Amino acid sequence: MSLSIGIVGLPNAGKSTLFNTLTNHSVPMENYPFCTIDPSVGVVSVPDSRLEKLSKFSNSKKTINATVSFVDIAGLVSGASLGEGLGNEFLSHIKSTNAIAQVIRVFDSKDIIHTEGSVSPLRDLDIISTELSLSDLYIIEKYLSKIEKECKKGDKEALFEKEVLTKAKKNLEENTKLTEDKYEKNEAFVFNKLGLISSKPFLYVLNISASEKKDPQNKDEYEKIIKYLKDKNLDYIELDAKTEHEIKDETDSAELRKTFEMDAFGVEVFIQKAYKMLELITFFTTGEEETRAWTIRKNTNIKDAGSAIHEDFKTNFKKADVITTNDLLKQKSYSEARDLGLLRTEGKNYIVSDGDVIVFKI
Ligand SMILES: Nc1nc2c(ncn2[C@@H]2O[C@H](COP(=O)(O)OP(=O)(O)O)[C@@H](O)[C@H]2O)c(=O)[nH]1
Ligand SMILES: [Mg+2]
Repeated sequence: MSLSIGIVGLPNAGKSTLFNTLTNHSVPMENYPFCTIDPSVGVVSVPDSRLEKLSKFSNSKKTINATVSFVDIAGLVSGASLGEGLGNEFLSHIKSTNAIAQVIRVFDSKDIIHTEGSVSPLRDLDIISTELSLSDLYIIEKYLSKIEKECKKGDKEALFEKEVLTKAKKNLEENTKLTEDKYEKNEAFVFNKLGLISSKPFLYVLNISASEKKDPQNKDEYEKIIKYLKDKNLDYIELDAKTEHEIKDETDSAELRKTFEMDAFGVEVFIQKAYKMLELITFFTTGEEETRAWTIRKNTNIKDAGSAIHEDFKTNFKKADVITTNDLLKQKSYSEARDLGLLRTEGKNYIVSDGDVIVFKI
């Protein structure tokens, strides 16, 4: 799989600024034809020092990083579900993403208008959640009427979907997110099928000026949102999108970061956080031709992991040789590792670990 993250938030929250910062080191567009038509999709490589080392180790001709795509959307405003602004049709652009980053404005600036008239992060978080829920409710209702006929006929699958979606509808009406831990896997599958945004993992991005961090202009508002996020155990990061954007190309960005007392940030930190949140891990394939990183979910068996590479690997999987990156890099060559008996032969039920180097035998 290739991770994709949709960026949402009110106008002037800093979405595009963040998007431009994250996609600064975009991989060449020609590799991703779907991007050339859509300037709001950016594909970036996932930085991984292990990959570089493995590539050197194998003297590979090519090094291929895992990728993450970001989708920047505009137009979500309060009342979008009722047709305000551009309406919420454009949300379909983020239907198929794996996760959502919600940008929330904490920075104060008289020059940049706030569509709601004042800076209030928690209110904004709520506005966006409500709009997304309403959009999902609309999708659910439309789908429920579509499957009504099948339900009447007693179609098992349709009846199951109806049951799940009716429960989801109730939760959304009560303003409860459709997060995975509350639902069974086969229930969450229905949400995925419909592309319900409220069922996706959320990362909240507080856009706060570095200069304000110690003493925010809207201290009460700032404390209110932090308390809310912590109490609910939600994933969030704080960053200064504008300054990050301004210093991204400066050679002395590390110095500037110190001057502004900014935490380390970059696409690395953002992606690491997303990987952790989504429980994603990386395995590698390496050889003279290429060394490549692959993204899979934690607890995936090796047979399914293989299908990330090629569908055939799933059907024709026999066994695989596995070694950890660390163990391999301690040797002089792959064949030396083999001679020393450091390679493990694993069958189809082996659960892949982060950093495994795998040779599939089919
Ligand atoms: N002062 C300040 N301005 C910001 C910050 N982040 C974004 N902006 C500015 O706010 C305006 C809107 O930003 P943009 O990224 O286009 O917001 P979007 O509508 O959410 O995509 C731009 O002029 C940005 O330069 C910030 O952290 N501090
Ligand atoms: Mg924008």
